Amino acid sequence: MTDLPISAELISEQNDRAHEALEEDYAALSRKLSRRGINIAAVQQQVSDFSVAVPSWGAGRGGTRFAKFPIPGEPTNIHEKLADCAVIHQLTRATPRVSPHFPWDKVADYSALRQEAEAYGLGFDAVNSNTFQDQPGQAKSYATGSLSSTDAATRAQAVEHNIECIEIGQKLGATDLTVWVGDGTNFPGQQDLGRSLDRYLEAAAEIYAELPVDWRMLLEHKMFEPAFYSSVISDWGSSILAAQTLGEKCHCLIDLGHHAPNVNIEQIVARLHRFGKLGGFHFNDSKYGDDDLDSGSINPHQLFLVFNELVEAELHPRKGFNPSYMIDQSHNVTDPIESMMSSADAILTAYAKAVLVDREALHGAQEANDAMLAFQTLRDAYKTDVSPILAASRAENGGAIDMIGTYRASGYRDLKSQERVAVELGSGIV
Ligand code: RM4
Ligand code: MN
Ligand code: MN
Repeated sequence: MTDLPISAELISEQNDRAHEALEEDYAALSRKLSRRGINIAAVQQQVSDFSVAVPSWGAGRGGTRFAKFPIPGEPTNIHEKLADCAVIHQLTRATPRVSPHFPWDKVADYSALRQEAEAYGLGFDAVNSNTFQDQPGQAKSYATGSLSSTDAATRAQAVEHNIECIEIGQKLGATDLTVWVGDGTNFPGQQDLGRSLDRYLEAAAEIYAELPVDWRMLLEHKMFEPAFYSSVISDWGSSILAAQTLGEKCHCLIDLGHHAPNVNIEQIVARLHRFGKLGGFHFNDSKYGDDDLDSGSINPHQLFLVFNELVEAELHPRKGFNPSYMIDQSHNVTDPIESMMSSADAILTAYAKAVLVDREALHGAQEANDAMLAFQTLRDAYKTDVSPILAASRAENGGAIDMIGTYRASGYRDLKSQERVAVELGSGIV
């Protein structure tokens, strides 16, 4: 193992300062939970077993179509991004996998890249293809679509790129291909809404045919952006129909921010699970119609309700239930490492609270049509401060009790700002 970016001594030194308070809080919570018949150690074990992948592209500062404000020391290539992801995992102990995006993360030697990640204790999660942007030297433009383009050669190029992503993913040890296309229109009448879906399905089937046996194809829907009038795979309905058309190995991926405001996403989770098509998540939060705010920063209750459905699903698994969990957000005003640590914490918090739900009481109240009791059962779990469980889990696994405090004390970003080249545009999403 190479040297990990943050010194273990620093972590334990910082933890020592926080230990006494944590022990007190943990003991109080343990007593409170045991009054409810819950064993805190069992919950802590479930929290320790839970993990979420981080997106390689999230390690850079993102931006909007108006501006991007890079920070000194931000990563500009996959090697530097891996180092930053290693910091996140070291301190959270909850993010052992990185989801790469191609061609952004292209390198000459993928087995070397895999080893580089392994040396940090990291693996690779779903590979993401990119046919929503044109790349230098690319023969065909995606300006009017990729998998759904009216031009056969453009569709073929997009298919080819996805197949290359599968090949790269195999070298990296991934087993999922996530496909999100920006295809859509800006004007009524611009394209035939039915035939563009036909073309998409036909091209997607060519990718599907190349999936290795143990691989899955995850289709990500998004209501709008970059197309503002219609998107080819705009919603979970289009997504599940496409997944059912393509076959068994095709599942739907829910990016929380890809819905209209106030949509009942937890119900979508339950629906997709009901039909064995829930493939994974991209976690983030949103306020208006955006898809890039930090997980749990706006609506942590919705995140809890999503996890409530996932815990239900775990108890009643349907065929192939094995969702992949990943953060997908853009960090425009924060240090991306801090944002992803804080997001991992929000995600684990929602999960732990969902684990605490008294399922028997909930199901009983549901059967009896006791709406208030059912709601209060969820509310009791939601109101519980689970942070001592998360902190204890991190500390016992070598992570930091105070993640952001420890990260700041390490001076990591300052050090990187001396070592790394500054780039005008940075490496996050623009
Ligand atoms: C999209 C979508 C995809 C991500 C790109 C960068 O909005 O969420 O998952 O790959 O952004
Ligand atoms: Mn996404
Ligand atoms: Mn998105």
